[in-house]
Amino acid sequence: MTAPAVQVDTTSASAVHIGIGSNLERPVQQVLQARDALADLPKTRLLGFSPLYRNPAVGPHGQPDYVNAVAAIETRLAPHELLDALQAIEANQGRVRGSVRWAPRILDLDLLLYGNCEISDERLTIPHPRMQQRAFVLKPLLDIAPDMDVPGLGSVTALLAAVSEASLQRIDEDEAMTGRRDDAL
Ligand code: A4P
Ligand code: MG
Repeated sequence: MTAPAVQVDTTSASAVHIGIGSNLERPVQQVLQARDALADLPKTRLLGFSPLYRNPAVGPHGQPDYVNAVAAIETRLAPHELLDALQAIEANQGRVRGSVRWAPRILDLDLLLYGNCEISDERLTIPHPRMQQRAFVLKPLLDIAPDMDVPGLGSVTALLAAVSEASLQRIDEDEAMTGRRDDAL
């Protein structure tokens, strides 16, 4: 019998960080709905949630701006079980996967960090392979986890210093509470 590629002790909870992005169908509301869905996952507790940031899409031109945030949870779901749960949340909020890479989407949930695990298989790469290039991931991650290190890559502070965060626009709390600006999009 072949041993499973990843073995995580799920008798105790692991600290996990999840990147959240949306640029369709009232993105602020989508991000807030995803936060609530994460809090409702079995064997899971929501520990923190970053401010929301509006920023231009990385990918094909002409698509709406994204709203991005990062959630911290603790969970006893194993990494692949959690990936299944994240994809179910995406589907529940109406995400349809097409063939165009980085096309606009209602909701994208990326598993950024799972404790200190490093995972690389056909379904899952952790740490998320592009997180170190992306201010829209690093800034909200730093907001809620100022001392965080990314396994194999170093501190989030140093990673963020190496990219430009000029295009990030923090969404004020009132707007984030209500999704008000979405109405104008
Ligand atoms: N997968 C592997 N590792 C992971 C992981 N750590 N977390 C696999 C989540 N999924 C992971 O993902 C494709 C496959 O990646 C999954 O089936 C899973 O098995 P997907 O969500 O179906 O498609 P995707 O998100 O379009 O793919 P990709 O290439 O991973 O895109 P990214 O890197 O997630 O980028 N611009 C802004 N401003 N803000 C954004 O949030 N997001 C993207 C998507 C592009 N541009 C953006 C943003
Ligand atoms: Mg993704």
